[in-house]
Amino acid sequence: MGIELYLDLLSPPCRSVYIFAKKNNITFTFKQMEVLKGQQHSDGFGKVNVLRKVPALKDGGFTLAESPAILAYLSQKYKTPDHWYPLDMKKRARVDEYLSWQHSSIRPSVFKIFWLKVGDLSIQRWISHVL
Ligand SMILES: N[C@@H](CCC(=O)N[C@@H](CS)C(=O)NCC(=O)O)C(=O)O
Repeated sequence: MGIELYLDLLSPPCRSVYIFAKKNNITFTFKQMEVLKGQQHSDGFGKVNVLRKVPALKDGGFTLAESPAILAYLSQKYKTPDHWYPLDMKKRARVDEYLSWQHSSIRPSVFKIFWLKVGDLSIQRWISHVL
């Protein structure tokens, strides 16, 4: 049984997992999620990720959340070229350092801009349906 990736490509963490898998020719089943439709709150998805966030990975009976953890798992499972997640302890620590940093720096501000834009578009779409 291959791996399943639960992704909504509107989400930057999902895109990082998707691009990584594609660039490394990792075969996976794409489980399309639509966060704006609230699909992450379904009971089925709750069994994959109790936190009800995407991305999420399912590998047989094993499930995993959090994009940095998923990226590291994929890298180790599929033995991707060393430059992605180097075996050298200090080089790998640099990658981990960046992945930790981006959560508290880039992501929160980009996240706000993104939701303002997407939220605005959704409201416009909703209004055009109502009118
Ligand atoms: N730290 C997580 C962030 C996951 C996350 O916040 N995902 C968002 C989409 S970008 C989500 O699923 N939101 C749904 C919700 O909060 O209901 C990661 O890197 O994977």
